[in-house]
Amino acid sequence: MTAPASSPLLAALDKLRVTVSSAAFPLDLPAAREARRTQQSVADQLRDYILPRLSRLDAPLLVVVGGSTGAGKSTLVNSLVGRQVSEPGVLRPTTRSPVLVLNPEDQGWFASDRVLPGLARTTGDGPAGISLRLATDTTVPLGLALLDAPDVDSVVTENREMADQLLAAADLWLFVTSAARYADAVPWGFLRLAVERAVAVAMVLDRVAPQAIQEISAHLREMLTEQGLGQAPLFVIPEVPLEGGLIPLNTVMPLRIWLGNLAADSAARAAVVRQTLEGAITHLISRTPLLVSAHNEQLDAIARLRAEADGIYRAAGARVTEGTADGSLLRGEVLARWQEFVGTGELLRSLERRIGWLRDKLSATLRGRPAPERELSEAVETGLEAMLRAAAEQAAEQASAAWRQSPAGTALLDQHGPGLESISPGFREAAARAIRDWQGFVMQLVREEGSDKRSVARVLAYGVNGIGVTLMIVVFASTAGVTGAEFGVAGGTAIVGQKLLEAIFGDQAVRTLAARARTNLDGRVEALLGAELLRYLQLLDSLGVYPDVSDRLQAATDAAAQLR
Ligand SMILES: Nc1nc2c(ncn2[C@@H]2O[C@H](COP(=O)(O)OP(=O)(O)O)[C@@H](O)[C@H]2O)c(=O)[nH]1
Ligand SMILES: [Mg+2]
Repeated sequence: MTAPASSPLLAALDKLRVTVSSAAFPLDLPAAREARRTQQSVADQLRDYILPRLSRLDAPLLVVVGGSTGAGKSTLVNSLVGRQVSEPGVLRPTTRSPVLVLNPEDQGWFASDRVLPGLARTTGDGPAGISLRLATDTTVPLGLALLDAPDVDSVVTENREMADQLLAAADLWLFVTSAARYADAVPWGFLRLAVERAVAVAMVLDRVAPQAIQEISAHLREMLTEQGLGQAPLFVIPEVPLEGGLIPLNTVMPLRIWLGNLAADSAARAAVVRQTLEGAITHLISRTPLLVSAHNEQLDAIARLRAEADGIYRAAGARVTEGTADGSLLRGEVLARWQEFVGTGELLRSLERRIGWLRDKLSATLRGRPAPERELSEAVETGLEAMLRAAAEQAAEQASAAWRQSPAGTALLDQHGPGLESISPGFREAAARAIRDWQGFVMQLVREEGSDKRSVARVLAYGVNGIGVTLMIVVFASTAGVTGAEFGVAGGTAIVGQKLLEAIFGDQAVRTLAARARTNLDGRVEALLGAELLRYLQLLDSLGVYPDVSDRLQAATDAAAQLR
């Protein structure tokens, strides 16, 4: 019954192992806790039992002796061997190394880390820390090893966990219970697990007063049948005085013979291995849907959080785009500086009547003035920056508030620490830089357009900076209803600039210039807010939940199920 070390099933299960370990359930969602536990136990089950067993089907049968404290496990193991290989408990719940008792010729199978790779091996009394202590004895039949596991109900957590791990690595559970304890809840919890995984189980009812054997063993058999373990062999060992700490040989003889026969009969051994291995693989495969759905739950939550933050920052960007086009910026300081720049309110009032005259008036106004466009330009910068900052502040507040609506989002924000509910520390500087760069871009546009033969003289007359800043004003009012009687202040203000630019460059060129200036501004706004949004997205990315894992889990499971 040698399995090729690279059987397709082995490869498929190894792939499943890798895939399972690549799943992540970092958000505390309803299914996460169970999924993390399942992920761990699937990984353990593969590493500690399925993969090593499948890679060497001919390895000796690992019989793990489990049960509750004081059931008599250590004494039983010693008695089967005929000497003290495992120290019986004097009711001290200290952490002890489990003892593996085996035939010296089988030692090679267990000395390597093929089985229970996480456990160090010792042969003496062992160093501090938990390790697997190997004890060899020729009375142990070849092809079968007995492992005296810690108590499944130990008060020491490490012992309980170790018992769990060892039972999960067993080909056969030799489950020991005593007359005093056979109805306890904890061992039955374990036995149900054995049924669920279809592990091969043999029961030992230990330490029964001879006169109670009939009654207790009948009752236990009933319980076993009820729990789906009616097929499990049951060995009843009466409580007799120990001889040198050991149960007399004839009392343990039936069990010893049964183990000996099992070891000697390679078909029977193979059947035990097959039952437990198939059970373990089936159980494993039955648990991946939980992982897949829990992983999808993580992905959904992440997508939701992403969409929330994304939507909020998109809306913020749209608000800025609108606010920089609908005349909102043409208020307060910007408006005052602009009016100062173009002359007086009188200029605006005369606009309707005297467009032709306007051009001359403007040119007269602008010539020889001490660069009032600088103050206007600064006002534009300040106004734009304030608008951007307000939008970014609001987006950060809204995004963090939206995330705080869910426990997962709250945990993420808490894990990140303070900061996300406000603009990033470098935002103001980045915004100021973006605005200055935009202004530079607009000046460059004007300069390029002004190099045209037709307009060069006029551009020189008004000055590139003055024209550039005028173009900005026009951009800020580009959707602000500037027709007919609908002149708002903003529209009215901007139309002066519009007329001026048209006089210099012509209508079509002004439309193109304004459109290019606007597109450039929108791009910069998007980049600025995008960088703010990125803080949220990076937090989600750092969770390490990858969209393809659900599908890969399903595919790996299907592949293993097919080869089973
Ligand atoms: N008289 C008698 N005492 C036993 C028997 N089995 C175990 N004991 C005692 O019960 C205590 C616990 O046994 P131990 O083998 O350490 O139980 P474990 O916790 O399941 O390993 C020890 O003091 C043993 O000497 C038995 O069959 N007969
Ligand atoms: Mg013990």
